Amino acid sequence: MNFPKGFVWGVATASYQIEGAAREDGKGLSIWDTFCLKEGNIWNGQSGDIACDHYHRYPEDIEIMKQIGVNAYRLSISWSRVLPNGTGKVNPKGMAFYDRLIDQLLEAKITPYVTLFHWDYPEELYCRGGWLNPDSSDWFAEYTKVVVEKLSDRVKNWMTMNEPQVFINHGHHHGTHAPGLKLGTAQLLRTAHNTLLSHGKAVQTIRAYSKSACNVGLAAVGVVFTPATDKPADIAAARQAMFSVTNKDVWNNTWWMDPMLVGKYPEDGLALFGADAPAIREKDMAIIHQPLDFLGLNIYYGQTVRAGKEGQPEIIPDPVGHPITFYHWGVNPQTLYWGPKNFFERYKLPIYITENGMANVDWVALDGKVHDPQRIDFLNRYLLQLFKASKDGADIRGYFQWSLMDNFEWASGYRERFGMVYVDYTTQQRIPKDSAYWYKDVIASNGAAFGK
Ligand code: IFM
Repeated sequence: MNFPKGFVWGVATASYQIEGAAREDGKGLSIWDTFCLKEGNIWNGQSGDIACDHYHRYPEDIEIMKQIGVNAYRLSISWSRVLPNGTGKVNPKGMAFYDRLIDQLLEAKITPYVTLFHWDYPEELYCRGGWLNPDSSDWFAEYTKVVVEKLSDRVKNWMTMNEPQVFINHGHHHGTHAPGLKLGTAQLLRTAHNTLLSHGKAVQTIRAYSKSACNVGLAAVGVVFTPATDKPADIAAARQAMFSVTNKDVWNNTWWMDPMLVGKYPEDGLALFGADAPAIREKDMAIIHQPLDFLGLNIYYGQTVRAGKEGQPEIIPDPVGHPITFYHWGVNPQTLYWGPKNFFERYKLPIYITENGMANVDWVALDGKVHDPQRIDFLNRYLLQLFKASKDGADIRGYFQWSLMDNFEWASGYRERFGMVYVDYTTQQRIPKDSAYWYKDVIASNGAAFGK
């Protein structure tokens, strides 16, 4: 059971979740720095101030990746570390950190996959209106240019942003993520529209300034529905659920991906949102609709669907006792079959699974090791499904496990451990969990070690 030759086996992280050094070397504040200060926002009042101290310990973390044998690492850049005010003056020390990080990764023969924005939005720009400001897409393009000019002689794989569904919906609608806003539908859709424009302008900027041939995409949430049976009607219903807009929020696939990949907002969404839909200027859709080289999908769980009345999707709740992770997300391995398959068929772009993994309550056992059999079983089940999707024709180029190491899980603080490497936050000691050794075998055999 082998994945195609050249398959990318990686791990993923994000700047605010691991770097720490939140107020060091000239870094400006991000909205997560300030959001964490407010009582009640984060579990146990925690923050990413120190996190995994990766800013200082990156050589050790790269060494661990080398031992696991990954050939790729997905990281993100902290916008306010590079541009403390979000625009204008560059912080040379901040940029130098990413310079060193990239050099050392390449020295270790690990290919960097860089996400430009993984939620740590500059506080200064938020004070100027953030994603609601019509200039926000130009700010993002300016930041993109600074990073691309500096790193693109070595970085060839770019993602404009991570999970727009989450930072807009949770951050600007539910208020559970930074900046903690609860906007009404019209304003929410305006932030989404500016985010889409930012994506488009960033793609244009990468292509205009990259010093080498590059691959450009984004990492989106793959909102996946799986069919209850193999009956064509159930399969069609699940696909319909995946590609429709049914709620007055932005937790869906097509409100984002259709503008980016097809060049127009989905009709059902426009009808549902009515007068709340954003004003679209003449050139907007052309800016948003940039050719991409790949589609990155972050997939963790999904819902089961059957064909109900007149074939319409009907969600079937997971049965009582269905396995869940510590985050209470259902274990649904089939999402890694139907997700990439349906996205590939609709958008015809090569797919990377840019995140997949699970939170657990791992701890150090009496023998000094960290045993995480559930994570091994989880990944095994999901990867078997991904393999099946690849065999059935979906063009799947790579897989990034979330995450290299335990880290700051946003509003849940350090409660959820997603890593293959255990982090003792008091001593900053790293201990590779059993799953890290298992992943090493999987990578070394290009997938042949599954099912063991
Ligand atoms: O930790 C997050 C990551 O930042 C974005 N995708 C989901 C992960 C787990 O919640």
